[in-house]
Amino acid sequence: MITVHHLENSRSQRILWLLEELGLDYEIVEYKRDPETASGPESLKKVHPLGKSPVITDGDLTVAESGAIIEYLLDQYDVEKRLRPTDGKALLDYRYWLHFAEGSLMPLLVMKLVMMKIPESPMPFFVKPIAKAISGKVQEKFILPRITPQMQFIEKTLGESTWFVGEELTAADIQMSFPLQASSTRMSMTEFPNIARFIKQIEALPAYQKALAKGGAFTTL
Ligand SMILES: N[C@@H](CCC(=O)N[C@@H](CS)C(=O)NCC(=O)O)C(=O)O
Repeated sequence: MITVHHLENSRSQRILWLLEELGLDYEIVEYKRDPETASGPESLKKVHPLGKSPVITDGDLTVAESGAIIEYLLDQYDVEKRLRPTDGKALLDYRYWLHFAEGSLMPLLVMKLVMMKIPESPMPFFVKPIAKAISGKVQEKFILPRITPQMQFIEKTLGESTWFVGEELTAADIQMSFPLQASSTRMSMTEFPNIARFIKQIEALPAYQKALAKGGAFTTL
C-alpha cells in the first residue's frame, strides 16, 4: 500500500492528485505546520531525515522529493504510459517542465515569499521601515527581473497548447501546478491570462477534486 505523508497546504497536494489520476489506492498520514514558522513537525523526520513533504512509502521503499516521487509512481504504475510521453520532443519538453518547476521557478517564489514576510515579522517599530525598504529593493532588483521572464515564457507556452506538453495532460502539468498556484497568490496575474486559465483548468479536473476531498482544503502560503 502506498502511504502519502501529507503536510497541510504543501507540495504533497500534487502527489495526491497524481495518485488519483493513476486510479491507485493509497492512504494519507496528515501533518500540520507550525502556526508561527510554517515548518513541518519533527515527526516527519522519522519518515525521511529532511522532514519535508511530500514523502511517500510504498512497501519497504521511502521516496522523497516531488519530482522523484512522480517519476517513481509513473515507472511503477503508469502502465498505459498516459502521463509521460515516451520519446521525441514531447519527452524532452516533459522533462524540461518537470525539472523547471522545482529547479527554476520555486526557488524564486520561495525567495519572494520570504521577502514578503519580512516586513510583517515582529520587530522594533523603528526597524520596520528599513526592513520594508530592503525587502522591496530585493524584490525589485533581484527577484522580479528573474521571475518575470520565467512567467512570460510559461505564459507563451500555455498560449500555444492546452497543457505544457501539447493537448494531453502529463505529470509535468501536475509538477508545474504548485508553483503556478503559489505565484497566483504572490504576484498579479493580470499579465498572465493563460496561466490563470491553466490553474482554473487543473482545479476543475475530477481527479484534482478527489485529491482535495481526501487531503483536505489546500491553499499555497
Ligand atoms: N523540492 C522539494 C521541496 C520540499 C519542501 O520544501 N516541502 C515543503 C512543503 S511545500 C515543506 O516540507 N516545508 C516544511 C518545512 O520546510 O519544514 C520537493 O519538491 O519535494
